[in-house]
Amino acid sequence: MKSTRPFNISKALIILTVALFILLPGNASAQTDYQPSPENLQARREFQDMKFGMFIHWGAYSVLGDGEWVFHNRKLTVEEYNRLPLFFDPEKFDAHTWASLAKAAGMKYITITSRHHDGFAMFDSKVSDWNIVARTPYKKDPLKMLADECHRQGIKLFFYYSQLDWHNPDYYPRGATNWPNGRPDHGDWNAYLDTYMDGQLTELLTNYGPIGGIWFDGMWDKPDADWHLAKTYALIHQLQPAALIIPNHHQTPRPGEDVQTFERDLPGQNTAGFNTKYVSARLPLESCDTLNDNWGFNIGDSNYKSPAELVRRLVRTAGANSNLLLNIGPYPNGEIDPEFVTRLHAVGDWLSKYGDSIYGTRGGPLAPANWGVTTQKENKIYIHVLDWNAPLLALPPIEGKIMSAQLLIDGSKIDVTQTIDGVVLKPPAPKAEEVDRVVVLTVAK
Ligand code: JFZ
Repeated sequence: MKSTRPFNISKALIILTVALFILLPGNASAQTDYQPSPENLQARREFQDMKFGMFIHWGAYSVLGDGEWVFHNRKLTVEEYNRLPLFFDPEKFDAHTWASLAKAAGMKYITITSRHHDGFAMFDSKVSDWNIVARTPYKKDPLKMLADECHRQGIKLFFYYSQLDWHNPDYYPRGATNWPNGRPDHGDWNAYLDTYMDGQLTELLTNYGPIGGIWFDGMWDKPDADWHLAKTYALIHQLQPAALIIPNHHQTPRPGEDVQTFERDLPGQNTAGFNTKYVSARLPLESCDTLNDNWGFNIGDSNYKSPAELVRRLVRTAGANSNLLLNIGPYPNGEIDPEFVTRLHAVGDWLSKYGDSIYGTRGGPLAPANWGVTTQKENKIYIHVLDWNAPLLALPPIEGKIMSAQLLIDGSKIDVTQTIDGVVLKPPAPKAEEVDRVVVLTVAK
């Protein structure tokens, strides 16, 4: 029935909504009415299929070989830190070498620091001259070269972007990690977000071709601030609907966010002490970790994870229905430490044999356990036997009739018994060099 009243409810609602938009330009509660576009939903599925990515922490801080927090840890002043770019000259940087290394490691995407907490843009930014092109003898834009190379090699490129800024005076009021570093005691927070940050994000989403997404970090520095998330998230999705927003805020995902990411933990675990135990059933999941103990290059860190540990980590991550984003911190000259390279090649060799049980899969029907995990794809269930020495492996019931059980590595048949009580497998005895015995179950659907 058509209302004849001059002022009906729906009109009032429209006016209220418009008024809210005007009154609250930087609504903190994220993109509340966010409906992911079809391109975005497709990108989420493709993201989950990729399973394994390369995280790269690289910036002016790399010069000091003391991690990406060196500005803060050594309590340098802005004036002192400003010297760093003067001798940051990555003349050995070669985008082809980096992208090829990711490829050889079986990684399908790269997430690189476009700027870290020092605010130093590793790309050609017109918003501020605090960037690699304007301030270093190198004068070139490595992210542009990397983006072009990734497009050539079919690798998705994501940009890490720090919302926290230790350099820009407009990052004010300061957050939990602040120290007196010579910035004035005032600043324009709105300008920081709306002009500086959104301006740089617009550059990143305009000048580098199709981008996988933006990996945000640093909101935890000012948990109660209004970050204008609705505005920033809408801007990103408007510029590139398929770009995924991946926030490292360690909280329950908010509207407008496309992936839930976990730092140094598998989804749902909180050994690191700063992750949430909430795991989204809706969003793709990602877990990031370091290959040694540092993100940015640290010359004193030789605590590299072994290839077997890395493979196990990848398998356990896939079994938790998640991607693994594995970090390396290149040298300031653009080279990558051979200790990283050999280990990444080893993981790539493993994936070239066992990749079917990882790529394109989702977490399998059985909960991860000490013995191992499961992944699945179409009518295949992959049983990853990571830690089991007895001749028989008894598993909980699996839905659907098991038609066959084979070893992934050579197709040889495995004895399997399926009853209503569960499934009993007889995997071959473990070999010392075999990290993961993968048994493929083909199930009638
Ligand atoms: C953050 C960064 O600070 C770090 O440099 C690196 O880039 C990593 C991937 O992300 O690390 C964090 C973020 C938050 C906390 C700890 C480390 N926290 O809330 O305790």
